[in-house]
Amino acid sequence: MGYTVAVIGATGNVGREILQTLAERKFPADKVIALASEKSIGQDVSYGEDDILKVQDLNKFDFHGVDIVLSSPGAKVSAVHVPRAAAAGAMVIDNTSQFRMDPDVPLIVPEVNPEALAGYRKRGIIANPNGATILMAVALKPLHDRYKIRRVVVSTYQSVSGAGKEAMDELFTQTRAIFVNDPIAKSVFPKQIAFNVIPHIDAFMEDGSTREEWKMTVETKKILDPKIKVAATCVRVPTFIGHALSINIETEEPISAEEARIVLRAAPGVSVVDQQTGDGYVTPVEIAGENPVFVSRIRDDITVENGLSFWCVADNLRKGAALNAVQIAELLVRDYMVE
Ligand code: 2RA
Repeated sequence: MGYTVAVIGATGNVGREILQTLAERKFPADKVIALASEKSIGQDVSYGEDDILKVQDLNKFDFHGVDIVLSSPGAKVSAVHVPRAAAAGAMVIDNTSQFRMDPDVPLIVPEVNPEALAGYRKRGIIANPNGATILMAVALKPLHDRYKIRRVVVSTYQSVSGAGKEAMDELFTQTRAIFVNDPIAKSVFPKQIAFNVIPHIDAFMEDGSTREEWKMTVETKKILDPKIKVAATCVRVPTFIGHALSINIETEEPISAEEARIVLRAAPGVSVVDQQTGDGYVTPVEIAGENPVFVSRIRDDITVENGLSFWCVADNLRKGAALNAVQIAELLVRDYMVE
């Protein structure tokens, strides 16, 4: 017997990737329902290579009879419809920031804290972490298990797809405008994104950091270890797909690049590509559509007692969003939904 699965936000970047990932990984679904807000009703979305789904109206949809909901609209839409779906008996995996820090909602990266999934019973909701946080947590987990990480300093290089389809269009349109000498139009980003970098993702907070930076700090603590200190600087860069992170860690146990490379090579979800040549490291354009978190440029940081620096890149729409959500659904089915 297969499951009835609904995807909220099915026309967005992440919603489309969720449908693709469900089909690609042969998720045991008998029926898949695509849901979105009014403006997308009746649109076609692909489910795998062969199937097309008609988008239905989220506002009017009755979730009774749906087993699993994968939700990826904005946080405000999730605030309304995720509890509604959970109350109707569905298990909901939400990709927005709405429920991530709720103590009764597990925040899951399957390679890192699968045991926390049991907590879903309290509200019927599971949160998918912020994309950049997921990528970092996958790489930090094996190092934390082996060396106990005290402090992380991370700078991100986040592609425009993390901000949605309109953001991708804005990068494209601005780039073309520069070449043909048209005026630069801005609507998604606060500054020109083409041929520029913007150290501002999500809203500013009172202490001067941004919400994206705050998310990386508090979510890492919830997923991995509340004792880990994280200082994050999040930057939007003019790439279309793939978030990259420059990470520096300080550990309690002595650490070396040579040994860390071996530890990371053995870690689930991590692929180490690390040679000191032009081909020996990974960049965002090379990994679109790939599942692993790629780690390169692993090197000792000799400015502190136990320090390591490395570079990490992954497809933000896949492992940073859709794939992680589908992996959570796979765990649910495997460990919690067996009749
Ligand atoms: C971003 N990490 O890239 C977030 C995903 N929504 O903006």
